[in-house]
Amino acid sequence: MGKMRTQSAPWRAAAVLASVLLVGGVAACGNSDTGGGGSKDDGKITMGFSQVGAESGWRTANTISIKEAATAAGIELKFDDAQQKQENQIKAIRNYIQQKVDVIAFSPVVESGWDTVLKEAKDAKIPVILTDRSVDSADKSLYKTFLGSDFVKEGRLAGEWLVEQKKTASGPVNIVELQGSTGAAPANDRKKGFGEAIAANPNLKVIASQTGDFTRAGGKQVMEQFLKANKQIDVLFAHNDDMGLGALEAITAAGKVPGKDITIITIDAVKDGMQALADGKFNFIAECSPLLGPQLMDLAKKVKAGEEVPARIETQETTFTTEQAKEALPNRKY
Ligand code: GYE
Repeated sequence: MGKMRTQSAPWRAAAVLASVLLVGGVAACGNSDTGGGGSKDDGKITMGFSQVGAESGWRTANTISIKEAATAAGIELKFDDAQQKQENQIKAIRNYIQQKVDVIAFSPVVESGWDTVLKEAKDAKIPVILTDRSVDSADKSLYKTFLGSDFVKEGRLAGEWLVEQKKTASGPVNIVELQGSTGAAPANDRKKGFGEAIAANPNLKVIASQTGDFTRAGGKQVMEQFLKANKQIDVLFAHNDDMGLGALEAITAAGKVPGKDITIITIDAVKDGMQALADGKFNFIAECSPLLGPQLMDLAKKVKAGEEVPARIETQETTFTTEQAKEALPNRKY
C-alpha cells in the first residue's frame, strides 16, 4: 500500500479499476457455466472427443495429434470415431454428457443440425469446444470457441493460383471439382472460396462438380465418371489430397499424364499429397494443418478453469508449389 501512495492520480485510478475488474472477473467465474458438469473434483480433466472418422490422411494425423497432446497435457481422453455419421456424433456427445466429462470437443461431420444436442451440453454445464470444423448454429453461446482453419481462404488461395497460371489463356479452361463430404464446412467453404477467386477470369469454368467424400476411393470413382463424361478436362480441383490421389489413378488409367495434361490443385498438404506435388503429379496445394491437439488441450484447461478464451482461433497456414514441396517434404511431420 505504501507504494500505492506514491503513485500519481491516473495510476491510482488504473489500479482501482484493475482490482474492480479482477473482482468482477472472479465473480463472473463463480456464476459461469464452465464448471465442468459437476464431475468429481480430483483436479484431473476428462475430455470427451467425437472425431469425424478416418476418411483421410489429414484425419489420421489429426487423431494422432489429439491423442498425443492429451497424454502430454495429462488430460484423460475419451475418444469416439463417428465413421462420418452425424447420428453417431450426437450419440457420442450424449454419452459424454451422461458421463459428466469436464469438456466436450468435437469436429462436426456436417455444419447443420447441432442446436439440440449443444443445448443439452449447455444445460448440463459442460463446455463445448469446436475443433477443425464449425457449426452453423446462430446461438454462439452453445460453444466456447472454434479452433481450426479458414476453409474459404484455402479455396480462395487455390483459385487465385489458378487465375495467375491461366491469365494468358485465350480459350476456355475446363475445371472439374471433387468436393468434400456433402454438408461439411470444408466442402461448402472451399467450393465458395475457389468459385469466388476464379470468377476473376471468365475463361475458367467449372464444368462438373461432385462429392468424393474426402476419400481416395471416392476421388477415383468420381474422376472416372468425369473423364468419361467430359472430353476436355484441363484442371482438377480436389477439396483434399486424398481425393486427388485417388483421381491420379483414374487419370493415368485414362491415358493422361497428371500434372501435365491435367493441372491438379488440392488442399491439406499431408505427406502423400506433398510427395505427389514434389513428383510433379500435383501442381499446387493449399495447406490445412491437422496438428490441432496441443492448442485444443490448452483451451480445454482454460475453459475448465473458467478463463475467457477467444471465440475463434484460426490455424496458420501456407501454400506449396512443386519446388516448395521438394524443400518442405523432408521436415514434414504428417
Ligand atoms: O481437409 C480432409 C478431411 O475437416 C479440414 O477433413 C478437415 C478436412 C480435411 O477429411 O482431408
